[in-house]
Amino acid sequence: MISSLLIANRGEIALRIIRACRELGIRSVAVFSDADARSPHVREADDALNIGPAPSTESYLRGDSIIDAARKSGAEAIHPGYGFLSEREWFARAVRDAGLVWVGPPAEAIAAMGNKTAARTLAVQHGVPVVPGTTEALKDVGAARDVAKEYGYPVLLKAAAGGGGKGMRVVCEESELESSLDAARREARNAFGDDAVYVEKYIEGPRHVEIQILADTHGCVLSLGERECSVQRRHQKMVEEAPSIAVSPSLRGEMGETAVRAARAAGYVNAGTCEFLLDRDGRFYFLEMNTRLQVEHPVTELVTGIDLVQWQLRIASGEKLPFEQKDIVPHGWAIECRITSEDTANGFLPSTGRIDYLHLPAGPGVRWDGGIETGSEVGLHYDPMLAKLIVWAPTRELAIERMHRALLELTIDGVQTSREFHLRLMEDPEFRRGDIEIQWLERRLPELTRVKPPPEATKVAVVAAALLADRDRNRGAPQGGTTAAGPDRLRPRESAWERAARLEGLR
Ligand code: MV4
Repeated sequence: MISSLLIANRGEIALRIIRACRELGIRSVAVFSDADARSPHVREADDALNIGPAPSTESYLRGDSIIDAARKSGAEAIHPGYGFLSEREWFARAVRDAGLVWVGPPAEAIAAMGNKTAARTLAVQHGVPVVPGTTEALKDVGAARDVAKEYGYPVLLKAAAGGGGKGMRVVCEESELESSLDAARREARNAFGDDAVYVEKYIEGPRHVEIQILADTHGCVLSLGERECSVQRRHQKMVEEAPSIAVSPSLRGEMGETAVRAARAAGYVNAGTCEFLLDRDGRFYFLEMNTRLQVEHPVTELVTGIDLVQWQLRIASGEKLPFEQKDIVPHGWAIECRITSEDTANGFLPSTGRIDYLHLPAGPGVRWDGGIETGSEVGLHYDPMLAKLIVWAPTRELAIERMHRALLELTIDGVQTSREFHLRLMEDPEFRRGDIEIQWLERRLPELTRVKPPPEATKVAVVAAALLADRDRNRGAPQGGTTAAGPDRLRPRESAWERAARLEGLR
């Protein structure tokens, strides 16, 4: 087993990996930027090294500084977490060339899946269904016109080097094709330094369902079932669940086998995820493979009972997977909410400040994967995701209720967060029916983000509450014990704000 691990990341995922290390008896080494000197991951790790200034281009994205830090600290292996350097082929290679163990897929597998047209070609060669379209970059608008006519409008232009939605353009009719192609090329060149663009038939109203896989170095590749990730805004997922309401056991088997085939085709090892579109008729299409641990991995952990981060470390140490496909059956339901420092009532504007009060939910079936504590400064240098709140319950309905209860228990003061937005989501009738697809959230945003009452309304409510408490006092109703109206438990149930007002009146 690896004896010490450097974690090339920050925030909640660094803490998640530190926890896995502690349980496996592995020494953990954190790295941090100047902005993160007092962050929890720095304190919780067994050792920590500064790797540079706050901007990630000068710290968490500096492969050379990170490999230096590994050497200095005597770490044997590097775990990249997600984001930052996790899917950079050159970094995986540099880690290996430095004689360190890379906790992730081989650089060659990252490369095979990194280019979308190459990944599509690989998929087609191995009988993995993809959306009808080309596997080669378009030469010119004439070629685009021909293939668009063949597949029929609407079509989708995609960047070959892309992923995550950059350089994508929906084209509804031929007259828009040329300008859309120009726009897609421009965006692709700016984002990836490569303006190659290809065409797919546009699938309307699908779900985004992904399959988690785990592969060891001995040729065993297993599917750990699906995650439903349709609730997203501008390609940022807000809620994920496992399993998916749209996936039957037989479809799970089919999608799982397909994902395993794609992983084998790429020579995949370690944890990875195949993304699919699932259309309204239950047909699924391979989109791309994410060659890293994903943010939403906990929902899979909760329904399979498999610790994905521990298995990443065991696989990197050469261990064999001890389970077989037939042993992996999802149990119950898990939901994750990504708690972000965003002002959801103001176009999801990032919110900054100091966390001056934090109260965390707990109780049955509740998991908090967080990166913040009281006193944490939330700035603009990194991603706005502060934490993930994850729940497990026997059924989807109970999991939604449990998530709602846990969100009610959560208090984060000092920055605006997505908590209220997530509460509204859990209350939404369409969400509760599971009636969701990739465009659902953006369609429903106006209702879900309706502005909070203005400060003046809150003041009026406070005054009303104080008057109410005063009225109760003047009635000669002591707060607590037995009154003329009988014992407390026989009084009509108070609303939360009436109770708060009464307690305030007691002070
Ligand atoms: C699509 C699609 C519809 N039809 N391809 C978005 C990012 C990239 N991974 C692929 N994406 C899509 N590809 C065809 N042929 C719709 C999307 C898409 C999407 C996919 C998954 C999750 C969220 C999405 C949001 C918008 C569009």
